[in-house]
Amino acid sequence: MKSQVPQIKIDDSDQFLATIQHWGAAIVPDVFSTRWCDQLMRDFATPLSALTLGRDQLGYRSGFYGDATKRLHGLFRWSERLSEMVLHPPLMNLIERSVRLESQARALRISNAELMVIYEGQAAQVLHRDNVSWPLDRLARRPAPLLNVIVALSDFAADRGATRVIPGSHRWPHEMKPEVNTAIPVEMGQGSVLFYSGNLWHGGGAHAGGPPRAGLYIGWIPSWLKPLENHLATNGAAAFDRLPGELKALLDVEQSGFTVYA
Ligand SMILES: O=C(O)CCC(=O)C(=O)O
Ligand SMILES: [Fe+2]
Repeated sequence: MKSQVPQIKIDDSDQFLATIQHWGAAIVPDVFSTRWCDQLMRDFATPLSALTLGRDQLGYRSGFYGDATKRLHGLFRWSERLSEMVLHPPLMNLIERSVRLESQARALRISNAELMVIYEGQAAQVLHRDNVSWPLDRLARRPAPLLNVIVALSDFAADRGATRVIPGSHRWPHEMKPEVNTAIPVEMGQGSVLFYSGNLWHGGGAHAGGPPRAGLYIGWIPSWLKPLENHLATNGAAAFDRLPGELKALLDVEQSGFTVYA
């Protein structure tokens, strides 16, 4: 499948950094097998079917997400397989280099881990920058160093909800706003991975019909930014017993000394 976002090799972190710096986005094709992606979707099938279209787990309707969309949080509660995907060493190498370089942070955190499923009839999402959650660009005149990862758990096609991006727009000044029709769809096969800067203008794509589009979103931040998801609340403390220590540190739910969870 074609896309104008450059594809890079998973073991070439220099090319990755150069691509993210210039384009604001990069694709690593075919990282995970289709079988692996389908298994993960089966892990999420029960909580996903319990969700109402257009509403989150608390019943809150967000026009920003879209009324033919489902968003699932607390993903570690449902899937033990997920930690292997999140901690995939070659991906972690790219993520760590990029976030450390931009933030001078020694430690990384997962801001949010979210399953984003776009169903038939969904209109294109408003274009935005994900780093608006932290007003650093207004306070300190520099964008929040956020690196987003979307794993395609289904195929991403232009007329079926593929994320749309404006390559290079991460370098625009704060005041500059995008033209909707300049955004291009990120077409990629199931198991491929899209990386994009938190400063890049983008949005979910419209879905004209056919099977839903499923993306696993992981937002990576330096440890000095506050995560958007309260991982303890969304997953429940019991979910963390099964997780590797490295992942608990990334979720900031390590238990030490007299830490009390609940
Ligand atoms: O679902 C997508 O492709 C992207 C969604 C998105 O950008 C967001 O909700 O912040
Ligand atoms: Fe976004």
